[in-house]
Amino acid sequence: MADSGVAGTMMAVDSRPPGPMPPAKPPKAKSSNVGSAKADPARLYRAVRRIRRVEEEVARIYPTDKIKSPVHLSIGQEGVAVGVCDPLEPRDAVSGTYRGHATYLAKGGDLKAMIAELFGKDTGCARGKGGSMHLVDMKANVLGCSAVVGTTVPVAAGFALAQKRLGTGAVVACFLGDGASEEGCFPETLNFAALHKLPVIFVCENNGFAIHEPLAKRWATDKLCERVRTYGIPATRFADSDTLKIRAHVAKALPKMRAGGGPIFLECLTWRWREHVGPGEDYDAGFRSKAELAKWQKKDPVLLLGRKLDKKARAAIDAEIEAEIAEAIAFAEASPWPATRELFTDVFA
Ligand SMILES: Cc1ncc(C[n+]2csc(CCOP(=O)(O)OP(=O)(O)O)c2C)c(N)n1
Ligand SMILES: [Mg+2]
Repeated sequence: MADSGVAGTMMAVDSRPPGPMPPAKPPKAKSSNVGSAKADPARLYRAVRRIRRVEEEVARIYPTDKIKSPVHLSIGQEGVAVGVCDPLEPRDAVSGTYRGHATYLAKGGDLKAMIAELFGKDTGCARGKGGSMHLVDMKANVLGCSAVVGTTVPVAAGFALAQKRLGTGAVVACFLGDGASEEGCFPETLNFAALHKLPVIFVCENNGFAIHEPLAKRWATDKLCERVRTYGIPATRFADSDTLKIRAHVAKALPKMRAGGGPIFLECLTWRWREHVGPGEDYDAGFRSKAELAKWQKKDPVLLLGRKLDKKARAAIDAEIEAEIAEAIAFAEASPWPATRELFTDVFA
């Protein structure tokens, strides 16, 4: 199984003139939940189901070689991104990881541009140069994702510092894996964010593994929240990553954060159903079991939120999602490849 650690040196970003960071602008996202005041089960179901189905389609298409980059699927983990992003407003931002499809979509990133990016097309959100691991959409304040573990953590704090200085009242949700919490930039950023009372929601999606290595072989204790609290940051663990509980926690924290209350930290225990990288499963590799998968499948956010709706309402949402995904795939297929002259634009290293 391939390791995504290829961590390319090339990082594509969206084109903006150099100069001082402009205030975050509200995007006009059609199918996003972003900025929602109240928890609405139908809206939340739609969001988790949409991400699930997009990634299932990515897994289906992947073997055809139409997708030009490795894919790290977050199937099973969708409730975290949706729970955090649902109460955010358009002015708020997110930074993500190479396992970033859910983060990007939950914050209102453009689906067509995401699929086109995976296909390596010019209409992709990073003009076809970043692939699945480098999703970005500044219209939705998706600041970017990176193949290099941990890198987007300080980026989130930097953007939060800019927001604080500009007085926008915006917050930044910074998604990271349990493995990323072992990078030096993580405690450095916690300290800086706490010291300067930066509006960052640190969200550790603790799926128990860094590639194949379980927590028990990597952490002296599993008291991550306790470690974070030593920086003066309120830290909360969600043992089941229930979408509604995460959403309620973030919604409650936001007013204080917008008023200068400083960062918060969420540790969300979760489970990636598929292999580390690629469309398949890894239960025959001997480092985790199908029995554990079955345990987590009972907490499936799509299943749990779907149960809150009647069959007819669910079917209508599902049909809408299928049509939208089919349109996005057709858009990506029909899109042109980047022109040769684009080889050196938006490339910084
Ligand atoms: C700086 C750096 N070190 C190592 C790697 C190789 N690598 C790729 S993914 C990964 C595991 C990260 O695990 P985690 O943060 O828990 O995220 P998950 O894949 O579980 O979502 C590692 C070590 C890398 N890409 N970048
Ligand atoms: Mg992990």
